[in-house]
Amino acid sequence: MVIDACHEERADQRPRLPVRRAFTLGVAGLLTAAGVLTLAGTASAASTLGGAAAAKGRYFGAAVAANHLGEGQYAATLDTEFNAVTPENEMKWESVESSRNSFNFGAADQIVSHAQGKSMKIRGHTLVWHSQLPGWVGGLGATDLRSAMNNHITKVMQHYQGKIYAWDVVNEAFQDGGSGARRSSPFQDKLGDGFIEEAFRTARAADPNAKLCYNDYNTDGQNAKSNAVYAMVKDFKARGVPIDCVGFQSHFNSQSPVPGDYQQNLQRFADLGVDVQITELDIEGSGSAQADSYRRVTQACLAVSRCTGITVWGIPDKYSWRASGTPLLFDDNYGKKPAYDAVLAALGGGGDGGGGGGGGRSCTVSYAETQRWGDRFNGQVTVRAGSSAISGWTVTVTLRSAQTVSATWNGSPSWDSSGKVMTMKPNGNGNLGAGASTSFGFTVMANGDWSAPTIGSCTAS
Ligand code: G2I
Repeated sequence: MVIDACHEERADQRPRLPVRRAFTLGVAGLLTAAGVLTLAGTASAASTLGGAAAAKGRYFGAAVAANHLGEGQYAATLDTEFNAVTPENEMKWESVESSRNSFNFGAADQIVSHAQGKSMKIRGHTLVWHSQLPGWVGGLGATDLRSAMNNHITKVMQHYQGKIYAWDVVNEAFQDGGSGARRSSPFQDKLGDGFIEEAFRTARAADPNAKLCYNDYNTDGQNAKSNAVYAMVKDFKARGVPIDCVGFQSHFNSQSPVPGDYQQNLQRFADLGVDVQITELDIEGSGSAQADSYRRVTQACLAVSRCTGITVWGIPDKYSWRASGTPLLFDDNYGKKPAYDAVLAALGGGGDGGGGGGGGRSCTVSYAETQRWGDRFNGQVTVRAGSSAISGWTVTVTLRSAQTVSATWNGSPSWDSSGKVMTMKPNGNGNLGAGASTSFGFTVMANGDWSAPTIGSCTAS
């Protein structure tokens, strides 16, 4: 038994209470009679993001700029890897209606026809937003503004009727910070809180077949802002205001890492009866740390049955709005980054041999609570190789917000900046023959929350 050097408590100092408790995990999977949950890791041979996502009933999209479509490698990467697009700027108000009631759909149409030619899903972004709004809109009085807003929604949606899978009807209408208040904008300031409801009702009438989403950032974990959006969606559902989906932009960096309760937050919205989508994913960083964060996001979406797809906010790093943070899946030369391999593996796709999950290697994990006493419990994760031998494995363990880990054994842990996500790799127990297994363990200080941590799927190398 190997004890993680940075933890003081020894696993073998604990009382031996051979209990196996039933539990509920916040991940997709089946609880067997023995109380052990098994999660498949890599399973399908899909070798692209879109293909692997499709095998899981999801789409995998990218934000696309019309002016890059003529670049061979850009278009080739888009067409090979992705099965959905979001126009990055071309459908915004200033792009399509820079002067009142005069519409120019040229650049947006270019993206739409490219995507249609490849049978890709299209997310429409965005109809009502305080930013990239032409000056004339802000100059209108309330009555004119209301009719301009409804005219804009109606004309844009009708132009694309039948072509758009989901529209971000209203974008970023809530303030950052602890208040949960609405953000000041011409719409909010002149039309009041009711503008969002009105926009959604107008959108439903304009294209009854498009899914209608509310989209925002810094709503990725549970906080005052996401609570305010949650309350709005709940109210809309209760009163029959048409809303079908909520978009979680998911722009992450070291100041704003993937929250420890990301999956739980997606799930609570899904439980209101809406789809959830990860709409603008990018994560600054590089190497395995970036890959681990991307893996977590992907696993979280897969674990929520109403999470219908993931869109990354660009293709190569060089075209990102945060290019210096290298936040995307492809480098400046369209090389696949470790983050790409991690996402593909998490989606169950066969990689290209680089970074994990490739070459037919796969593993599954099962979890059991093995002991409980006083203020803590022991969890045990068993890692089993699939039909090929493996030489390494990676499993994430996401704690509930109250919980901490006081000891680990038979694994080599690293932690994300939230302190709630432990990425476990082998500690001398990475080589497993086909079908062979090993286990690692950890002690969780419950702090009142005895629910099982979330065990991510297993990535083999
Ligand atoms: O800011 C990141 C995203 C946050 N959520 C809503 C998204 O719509 C937003 O996307 C970004 C685009 O990625 C940028 O490309 O929105 C920015 C504007 O708020 C876009 O930047 C703008 C530049 O500010 C303009 O100078 C430029 O003309 O892109 C325009 C078109 O290239």
